[in-house]
Amino acid sequence: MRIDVITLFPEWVSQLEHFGVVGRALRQTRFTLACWNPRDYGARADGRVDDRPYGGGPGMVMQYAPLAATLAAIRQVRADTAPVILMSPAGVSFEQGRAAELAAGSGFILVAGRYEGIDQRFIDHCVDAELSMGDFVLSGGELPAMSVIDAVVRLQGGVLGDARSAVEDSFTDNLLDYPHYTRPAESAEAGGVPEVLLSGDHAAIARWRQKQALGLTWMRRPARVIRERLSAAERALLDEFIAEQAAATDDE
Ligand code: 9D3
Repeated sequence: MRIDVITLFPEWVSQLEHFGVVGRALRQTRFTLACWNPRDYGARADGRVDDRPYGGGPGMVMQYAPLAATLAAIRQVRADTAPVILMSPAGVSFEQGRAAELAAGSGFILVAGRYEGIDQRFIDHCVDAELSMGDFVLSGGELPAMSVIDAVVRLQGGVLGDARSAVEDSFTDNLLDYPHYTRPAESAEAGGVPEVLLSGDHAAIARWRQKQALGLTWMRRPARVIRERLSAAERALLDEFIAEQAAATDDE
C-alpha cells in the first residue's frame, strides 16, 4: 500500500513513522508513506501558496496551481488511479467502514488543507472524496490525515501483534468495547473488580463482556443498536443489562 499526503507540514505528518505499531508497519516494506509540500511544486516567486479570497473576507485561500502541480508530481510516481481524499470540515464523517474500505485498496492520496480553505477549483477538478473528523474546528487537515492513516494502516494484515485482536476487532467493530481491568484485584482508592472476571469461568466472562458491550453501546450510541437486528441471545443480554442498570440507579 502506498499513501501520499499533500501538506504544508510534511515533517509533522512523517512523524507517524516514528511511533507505535503503525510506525513500525510504515517503516517496513508493506507501506510507503510519502509527504509532499506544495511549496516545492509551484509556489510563487515569493514562496507563497496562498492568496486573499475573491469577494473579500477574512483569512487566506490555498491556490489551485501549487496543489495541482503537487498532485501531478505524485501521479508521476504512482502508476495508478489512487483516489484523492481531501480532509475538510465540510466532508462526510470518517468512520470505520471507510477505514476498512481504504485498507482493502492499494492506497490513496490525502490532502491536508491550511488557512481558511482551498480554491474550490482544486476540489472540483481533482478531489474524489472529502472526509471530516467531526464537527469541531481544527487549524488544519494534518491531524485528520494522520488519523485516517493510523486507522487504515492498523487494519492491514500483520500490523496487530495478536491475530486474535483483528478478529475480535472485526467482530465487535459495531459495538463499543466492554470495560477492562488489570491487577491489582483490589484498590484502596478505586475498589474492586467485577467478580466474574476473577472466576476463571470463560463462558461466563464472554457473556458478561458481550452484555457490557451491548449495554454501553445501547446507552451511548443508541442508533447503532437496532433491537430487531439483535439475535434472541443478544436481546436477552441487553434486557439483562437494562434491568441491572435500573436496579443500580434505584440504589443511588
Ligand atoms: C469559518 C469557517 N471554517 C469552517 C468551519 C473555516 C475552516 C476552519 C478550519 C477551514 C479549515 C479549517 C481547518 N480544518 C480542517 O482542515 C479539517 C477539519 C476540522 O477542522 N475539523 C474536523 N475535521 C476536519 S478535516 C479537515
